[in-house]
Amino acid sequence: MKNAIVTGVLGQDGAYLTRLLLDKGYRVWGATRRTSTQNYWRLEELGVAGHDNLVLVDYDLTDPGAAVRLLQRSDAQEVYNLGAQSFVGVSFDQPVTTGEITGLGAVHLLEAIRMVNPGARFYQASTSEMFGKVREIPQTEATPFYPRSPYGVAKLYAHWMTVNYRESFGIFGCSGILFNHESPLRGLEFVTRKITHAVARIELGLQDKVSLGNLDAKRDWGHASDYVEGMWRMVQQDEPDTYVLATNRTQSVRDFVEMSFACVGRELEWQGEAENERGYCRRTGALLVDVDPRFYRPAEVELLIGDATRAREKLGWVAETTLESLCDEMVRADLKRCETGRAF
Ligand code: NDP
Ligand code: GDR
Repeated sequence: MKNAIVTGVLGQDGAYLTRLLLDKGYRVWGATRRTSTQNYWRLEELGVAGHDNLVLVDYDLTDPGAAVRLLQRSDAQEVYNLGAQSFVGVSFDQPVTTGEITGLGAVHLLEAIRMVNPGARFYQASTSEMFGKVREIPQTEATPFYPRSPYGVAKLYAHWMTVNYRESFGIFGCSGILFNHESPLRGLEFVTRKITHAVARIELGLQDKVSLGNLDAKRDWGHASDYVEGMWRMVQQDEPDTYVLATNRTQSVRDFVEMSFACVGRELEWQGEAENERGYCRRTGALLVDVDPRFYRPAEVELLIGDATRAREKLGWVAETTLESLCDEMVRADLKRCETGRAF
């Protein structure tokens, strides 16, 4: 039986990847940081909480000794580093913590692999946020980086350290530059889930409107379950490499708002501009969306659109799920949760 470590196992991607690995017959060492209340809702939703081959272990990415012990204890052949302080907005307020977890956290694992089991394969969860300020459209593995947040800078450090350990020590370190991927398991602070959750609550009369930040930001949004398959395929290659995973389609936050309200049969009419923009229900005239400058970022990533040609050619990977069906799945899931009083 193959052993795999998954850091960030309680997060969105950690849950989907754990299900994929368990289905393939792996023993998964799910690394979770100690908190006063553990939250297993994502693993529960996917039906893998309590699985016989899932071993949950206490692990904090900032603790180098813990990385060594985790490698020793698990005898892992594959290490997927998905854990991070992953929220861009918060990274402006907690740049040091973000650097320690999201940047140095990867290096603790690479060092542990180098010391304990240099043959173990390492996957680093890199991000389109490393491209930041648009310098090329669409973005590929060859596009120059220009991160626009402490999160993006920390991820860039971890990305280059992965490449460096590959070149310096021959460690199988691969890096997936993944564009935004969402699902019903997305955290509520991220814009897609914030929107679908609000749409469900508005539809059920539990709230009046949703307040958002920059409606003009454009993202390349795919489905997380497609993307974890791409991670696994990267790790199975003969040689470690860097791959972009993306859908090659970009839409604005405003488009996603419209798409989400359309799922419950509501059409929006927009009035005003920028910070004064508002979205009204065309049928009832009710205010459904407004803009709150609190949700703007000190520096914004305006436009992301990825070209995943290398992943298609070398891994046989393509993003299968359309944005329309992703959005619909998220709205339906939030409607169901809100109706049954389950909130996450
Ligand atoms: P989530 O925020 O859902 O999950 C991140 C996980 O990391 C959480 O389970 C969190 O634990 C854990 N974590 C945070 N700090 C620590 C720490 N100090 N020690 C151990 N674990 C910690 O992120 P996603 O699942 O969406 O993303 C997975 C990875 O992919 C992240 O690294 C993210 O930056 C990256 N990424 C994500 C993309 C996306 O669109 N989703 C795109 C590109 C990259 P807890 O549950 O306790 O909070
Ligand atoms: P992002 O995702 O920053 O791309 O990082 P997020 O959903 O937070 O923001 C996307 C865009 O929407 C704009 N926006 C808002 N964002 C939030 N969160 N809340 C709002 O109210 C709001 N209004 C507008 C943002 O300004 C931004 O332009 C995600 C994370 O998963 C990272 O970990 C990952 O690396 C990248 O995706 C790829």
